[in-house]
Amino acid sequence: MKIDAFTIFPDYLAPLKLSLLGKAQEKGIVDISIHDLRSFTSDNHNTVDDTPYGGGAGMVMLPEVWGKAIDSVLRDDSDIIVLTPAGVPFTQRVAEEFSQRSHLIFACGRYEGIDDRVRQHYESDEYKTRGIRVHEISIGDYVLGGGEVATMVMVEAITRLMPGVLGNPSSLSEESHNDEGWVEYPNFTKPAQWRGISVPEILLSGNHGEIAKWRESQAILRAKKNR
Ligand code: 6GU
Repeated sequence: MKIDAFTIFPDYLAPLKLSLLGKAQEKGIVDISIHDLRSFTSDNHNTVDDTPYGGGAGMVMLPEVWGKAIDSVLRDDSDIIVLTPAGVPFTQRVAEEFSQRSHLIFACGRYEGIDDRVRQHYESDEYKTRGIRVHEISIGDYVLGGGEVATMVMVEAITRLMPGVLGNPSSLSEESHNDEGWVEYPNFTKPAQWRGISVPEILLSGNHGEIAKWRESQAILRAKKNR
């Protein structure tokens, strides 16, 4: 999978090179490129934004800068992901779908967002027939300063689903959110007693059938309490 991320703060996305993702890049499973949006400006001040038509607070990112940036990497079959608190909620289902795609372009908006004509342009039939899709995505119901952190959240959730990224892929099959509304049961390890609290007896029994039943009931209790 190829990932291109565009931002006015490239250093902010540097963690994408670390840890699991760094390994996945060494193995050739994903190839992540981080681009400075300002390199697609054409004025002396490297302007990326201007005041909104119709008035109001804040600044809006210029469509031509984003158009040049996206055109520089666009292919047939690209998914353009525009990060915005006004987007479709990002869920495990959405992560699963994106994990099957070949090219993700992350457009990190700052200020009051990106001129909406960028979305409209890449949603036109010309691009649709090339298999290009635009997605406005939000990672939750709160407002961040920009799309950079949201991009990191999405890239981590998406790439860990790809074959070869995780050391132990079987950990994928039992985790929270695999099924709608399912959260994982509580886990315990050594010692069997810690600060006066015992590990539940059933987990020491070796009875796998009963353990599975107990875990399911605990997962349901946890979901009721937390969600
Ligand atoms: Cl994707 N961007 C921003 N700026 N804020 C958000 C968000 C995205 N998702 C939730 N809040």
